[in-house]
Amino acid sequence: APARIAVTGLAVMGSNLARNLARHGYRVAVHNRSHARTKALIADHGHEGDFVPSETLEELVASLQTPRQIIIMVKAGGPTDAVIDELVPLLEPGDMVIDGGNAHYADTRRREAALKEAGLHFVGAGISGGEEGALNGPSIMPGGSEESYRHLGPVLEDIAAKVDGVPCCVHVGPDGAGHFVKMVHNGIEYADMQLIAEAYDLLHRVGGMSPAEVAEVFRGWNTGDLESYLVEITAEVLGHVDAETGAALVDVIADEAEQKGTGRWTVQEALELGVPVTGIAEAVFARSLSGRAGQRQAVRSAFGPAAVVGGADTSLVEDVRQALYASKVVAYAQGFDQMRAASAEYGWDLDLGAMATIWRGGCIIRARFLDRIREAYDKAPELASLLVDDYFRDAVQSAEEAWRRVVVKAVSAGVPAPGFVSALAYYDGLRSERLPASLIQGLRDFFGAHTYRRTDREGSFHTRWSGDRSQVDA
Ligand code: NBP
Repeated sequence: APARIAVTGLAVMGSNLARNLARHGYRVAVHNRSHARTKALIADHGHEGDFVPSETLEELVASLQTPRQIIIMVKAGGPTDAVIDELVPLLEPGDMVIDGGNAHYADTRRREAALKEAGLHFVGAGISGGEEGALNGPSIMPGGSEESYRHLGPVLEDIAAKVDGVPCCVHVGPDGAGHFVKMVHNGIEYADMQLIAEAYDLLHRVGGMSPAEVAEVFRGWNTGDLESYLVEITAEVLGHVDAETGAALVDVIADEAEQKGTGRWTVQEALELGVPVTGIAEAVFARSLSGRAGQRQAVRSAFGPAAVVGGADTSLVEDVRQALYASKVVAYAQGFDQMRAASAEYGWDLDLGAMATIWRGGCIIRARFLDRIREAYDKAPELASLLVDDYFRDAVQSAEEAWRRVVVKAVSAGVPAPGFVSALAYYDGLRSERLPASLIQGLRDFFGAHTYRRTDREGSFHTRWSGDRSQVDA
């Protein structure tokens, strides 16, 4: 019998996804550029389900029922284009090519348009959850046409993670929408991790707590509003002792954070869209700063290390918890704003509540809190900001005092907390009655005659700064 669906690219992600499909009873055609990987998959896991191995793409295509559904799981960028170019001449109108890699959404838009010309469906599907997720149930964010989702949706929903019986997979929207949402997911993940790291640093350096003690704090936090995968594994990592030295592993790991680029993409796209995603940007820059070893050494030598003034007071742990929660709300509010802006820009008609729903399981940012986000957008799809939803407004309001205390403490102690500080500035920025943007407009008009608008009447105006300083209509 022909295979139901195919996977090409059998490194960790592809082979785990193929196994997930097979375990759900699908007959899966499998292929990899170098056949050794295909053979290894069959040798190690062939007994788990119904696999149809192929040595070539021609064979793979021939082994499938029509319309064909082929998932590409290869290295993003050039390799994905190489596979598409080889595959397209072998396909027939109506066939579906699914890219499950971490593609940039602009590449997905380009590929979707090109394949449409050939009568093919191209589905850029964001897949989150790493190798574990691919095997046991990822969060899946497929873009592409409605028609492709009618065929693919049932299979993808079947293999996706489930929370309360609801699959973490939904048709996100046309063309690059799926990969865009996956990108923002990763950006939020950067912000979330940065905030967690700052919370640890404050408790450790200002509060004088050991990594093991902070691990306990996080374990406790994971039973409340902050309950999430990242908070859970923070307790694991902080509690882990290095077998070689007997020290906390976190004290042995080099403090230079690396990145693969999806956080940077999120910020670049936010700049294009004009959406302030300060939490994600600070997180990306904090990783960059940590990696500048030479510069850190030079500045540390010039100034000496910051003299941390702190000392535990009993309220620090609770204050930091509240600051973390409020800052996290801000980071998510910003990420959801960015999705809304892209949706308007590209005509995607994103259902923001559904995005929160499919992130509840299978992915790195899965958290209890996402239920609250879904409820907020279900109640008010056009919500101006997550911050104004009743639940989040109350949460942020009740955290505000603690949040300010933590920021003051961090700043005066000399412990960098760019995530907490910028989140608070964002909140204060949005709620200010007047912003000094008026002065910026005045300056722009002064040096560049860029004109300004007035608060008291319509129109554009210019002041003759170098002349008699009278105001003229512009
Ligand atoms: P890799 O990103 O390491 O890619 C290795 C695969 O790409 C192998 O199957 C390799 O074939 C194939 N490949 C390459 Br490289 N160049 C090729 C070409 N020109 N033509 C055909 N095949 C080519 O694999 P991965 O870590 O499993 O990730 C797969 C995708 O999933 C990536 O886009 C990744 O960003 C994404 N992703 C990964 C994770 C994760 O946690 N790892 C999570 C979410 C998404 P070969 O065996 O012949 O060299």
